[in-house]
Amino acid sequence: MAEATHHTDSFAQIANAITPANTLGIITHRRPDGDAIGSSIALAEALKEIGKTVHLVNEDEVPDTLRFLTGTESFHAAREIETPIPVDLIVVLDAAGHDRVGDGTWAAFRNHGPVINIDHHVSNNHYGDLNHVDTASPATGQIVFDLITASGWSLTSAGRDALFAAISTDTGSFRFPSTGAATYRIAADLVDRGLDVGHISQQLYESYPMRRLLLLRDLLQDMDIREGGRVVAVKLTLEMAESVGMRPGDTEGLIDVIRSIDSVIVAVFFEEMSDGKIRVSSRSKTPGIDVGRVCAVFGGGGHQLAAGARMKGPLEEAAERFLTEVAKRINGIN
Ligand SMILES: [Mn+2]
Repeated sequence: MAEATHHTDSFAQIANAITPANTLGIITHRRPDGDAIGSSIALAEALKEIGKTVHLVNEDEVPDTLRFLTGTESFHAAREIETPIPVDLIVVLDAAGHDRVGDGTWAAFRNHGPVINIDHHVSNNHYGDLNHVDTASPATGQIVFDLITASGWSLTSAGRDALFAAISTDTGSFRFPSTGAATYRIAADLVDRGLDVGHISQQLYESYPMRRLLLLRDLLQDMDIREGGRVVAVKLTLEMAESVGMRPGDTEGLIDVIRSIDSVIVAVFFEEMSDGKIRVSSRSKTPGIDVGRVCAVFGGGGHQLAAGARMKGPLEEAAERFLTEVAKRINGIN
């Protein structure tokens, strides 16, 4: 495997690029998750405090489940922007590639300056003019925390709560192996700054709409159990999504339910998209089964333990092809 030899720009270089800018765009990947939204809010808040004008634009809407965060009201859907907004630079957060953001979002700006790429995905291809990619970081929120504090910018209470949401959701509530001592220190720092852990955690993990559970019930009804329970998959059809009135973000974290089974080594979530493509999310519990490589077979990518791909439909055929590829590797570790 070819190791990336990319250069990473320092926080000082990034701050130096931001300092002369008056107006900035902050963008992130489509179908934004907690890390994408939380990192964006925290950075936007910090930059507004030093007098910048900040525009938050995304290809898709903020998921309902994250709307409790102060700052989410500042996001604009790309399709609502009729005239491109002139900006002095664009910061892209948590997006592994230029294409992860979406064409509509890029088209929402007339950018007169650099693109700053801040991310933690191993598959990041350093598409920015400045790039800070820290693959050891479990969340972009952790990098943004370090950028804000290293630059002497302020962390508002909205920024504090947003960063906790970012880091908590991307680490599976501080459980994933990438959760390091630095992650816990940042969390402690956020608590020192007045963060209400119980309140935010309840908002994040105990405030789901009923339809999400109805969807889970449907998914588990047809759970696909293979390789003696070592591989488990669920398949979300458009029909199932429609029947519960699924909204963006509803499926976030559902894969963890099947990953949590004791026998499971690989968990896979297949989702039929409206364009006929099949969105695949996969999780592995052991580096011995690298789901990043499985996804790469189908043009996707990610980490050893968490990766995704978009496959050609129909759903059952895509699932069969993907799970066959997983089975080959599962049988290889016996
Ligand atoms: Mn992330």
